[in-house]
Amino acid sequence: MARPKIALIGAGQIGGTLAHLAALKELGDVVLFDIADGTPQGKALDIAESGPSEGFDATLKGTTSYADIAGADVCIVTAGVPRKPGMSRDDLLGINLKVMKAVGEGIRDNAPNAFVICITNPLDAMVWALREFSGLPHEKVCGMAGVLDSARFRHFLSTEFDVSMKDVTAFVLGGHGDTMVPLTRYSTVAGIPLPDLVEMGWTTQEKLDAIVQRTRDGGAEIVGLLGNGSAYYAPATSAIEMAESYLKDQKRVLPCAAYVDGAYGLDGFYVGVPTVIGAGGIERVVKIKLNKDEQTMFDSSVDAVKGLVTACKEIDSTLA
Ligand code: A3D
Repeated sequence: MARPKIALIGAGQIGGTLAHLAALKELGDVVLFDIADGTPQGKALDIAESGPSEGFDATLKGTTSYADIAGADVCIVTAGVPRKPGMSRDDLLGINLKVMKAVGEGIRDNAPNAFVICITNPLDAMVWALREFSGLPHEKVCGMAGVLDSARFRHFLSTEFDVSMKDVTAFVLGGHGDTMVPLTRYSTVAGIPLPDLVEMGWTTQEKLDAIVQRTRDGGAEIVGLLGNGSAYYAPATSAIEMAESYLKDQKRVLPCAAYVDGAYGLDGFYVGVPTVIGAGGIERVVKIKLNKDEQTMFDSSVDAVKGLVTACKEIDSTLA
């Protein structure tokens, strides 16, 4: 059986890291696409040349032609521009919307059966636009944010508790941005919810609140440190986790920006929710009960995303 084909649209910091991880994990053959001629070809060759030492079986091709992504099983989209210090994700809207139009049409014409994972910011609005421009089924187009946001939360919690990250689970809902909703009630250490750990004296409510805020600001913290770009190792790892769940039909329960129709009081809207990712794409949206405070935070996060989607429609009149 032929190896799966993984198309990476955008060969920048995240795109290159995705290509490296996909090859190391032998998820399939990789096509790296970018409009900057030379970059995808150079990165693909460089990674291919690490193959003899790593011993992976995967071909890597760099290209500026959409024809090369033909028949891709997975497309991961990072095309666009990242944030610079002082910029919010929303500042990227106009420029990245144009990029989503080109990419969506490229996927529509060349890889209409792919499972598409968008990473380009502002995430929740860009995944919506990418779905509109590509015309693919909603369950085949999603956005990576929740896996990264919960990974950041888990990392901070494991440091606070001095326990393995493997035993920390975390739950983050809502849009990717300052309004994201880390749910402490559904986040645990080996099954013990965070509020119980506060009662057990493992941490204080104050420290937990600070960790929640640090999670919300996790992207900005890296942008501030790097000075000339945004995070890429952890974002790439998070998207690879989602792609692997699709390609291997693992049915992992992962939070991502998915099309929600009927749950959480939403009718037809992309926002961060827990999902099951398997061979069918986003096979299920997992509905959980929110208390009043959580619902209020979720609603304000949804409102922020709605504002961005409205702005997209104003910029591009072809969007419904
Ligand atoms: P960067 O290293 O600049 O790579 C972007 C690449 O896109 C560049 O190589 C460009 O040449 C290329 N590009 C631009 N326009 C097009 C086009 N029309 N078609 C194909 N390629 C194009 O950025 P990056 O890899 O660091 O980040 C990529 C995106 O991911 C940005 O929008 C970031 O804001 C976003 N991002 C999202 C998260 C989430 O958690 C959602 C995290 C980190 C970064």
